Amino acid sequence: MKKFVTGLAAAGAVLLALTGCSAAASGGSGGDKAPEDIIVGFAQVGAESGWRTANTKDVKRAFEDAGIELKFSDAQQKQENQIKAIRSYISQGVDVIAFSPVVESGWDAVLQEAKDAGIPVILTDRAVDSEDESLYVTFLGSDFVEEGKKAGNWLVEEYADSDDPVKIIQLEGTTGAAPAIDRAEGFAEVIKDDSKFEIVASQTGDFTRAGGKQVTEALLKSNPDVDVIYSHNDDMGLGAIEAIEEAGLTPGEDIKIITVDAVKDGMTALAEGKINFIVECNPLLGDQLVDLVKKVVAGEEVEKRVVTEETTFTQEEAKEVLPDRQY
Ligand code: GYE
Repeated sequence: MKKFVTGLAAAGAVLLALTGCSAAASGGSGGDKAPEDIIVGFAQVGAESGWRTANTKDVKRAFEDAGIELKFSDAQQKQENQIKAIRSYISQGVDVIAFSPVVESGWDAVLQEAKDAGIPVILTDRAVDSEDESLYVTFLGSDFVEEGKKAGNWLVEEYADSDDPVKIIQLEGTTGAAPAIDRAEGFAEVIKDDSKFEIVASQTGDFTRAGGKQVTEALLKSNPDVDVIYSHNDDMGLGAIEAIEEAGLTPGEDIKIITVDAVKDGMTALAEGKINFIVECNPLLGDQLVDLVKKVVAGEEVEKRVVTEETTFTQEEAKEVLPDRQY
């Protein structure tokens, strides 16, 4: 079988050469490689949330299923660790580098190094703010602004019949991270038209449960009359629930909670009435990433932006889908 595949691949290479469409010209590095000859370096953000754990598991599973070697590193939410990992993948001469940038800024130098080495880079999950789009081949991930808008839209609906002020605490994700910036932006855009909505405090909980709990504890003291917590992910929302309960209040009733992700623990809290609404962010990017890697290595054109499809969940919907939830 392997011989046959290699033969086919060789024929493909001849065809590519004949048509003048070389892998190098379109950013690929191999052109005619069989899956087992492809090596991908993946620089993950860390293990900060349920979302991230599900994402890591799915990426590893997908590459294993595809028979493609995956070198994996965990940056523990530190940009410098990710840069080190990417440099190491460059010096090892991997075929493709994929990474989920902790923050948006500060990638141009290392991306240029990858480009100079002829190694295509695929952004997964989070974006960079580099103006030179030739520094990466494609960006696979969610539309975080849209997610923020969905959260805002629910809130607007929920309070449609009331003129009373609605005081909101926002639990931000990692400062400078695309999902933190964009989820704040989308939400603000929707609620700005009605002056009864006011974000009374907004602080980062770094996308972790402990961070969400700590920030909520402090902010509840300075804003005891808060109505709503908008959390940029489930984990921080789950931390907020603990803080609210410890303060003798009922999450979901005394304080309404909106989160983003829809991982199992978040969905469980939603079904139990402790969270009021969750905007889904899909972590299962593995198969799409494998597909993109194969295309890039084969020198095929890929879309510059691949957006994942997502939905939202109410408490009733959470009860329905929870038994089959995979992550
Ligand atoms: O929402 C959060 C995680 O980048 C989309 O990172 C991802 C976010 C996700 O820590 O839980």
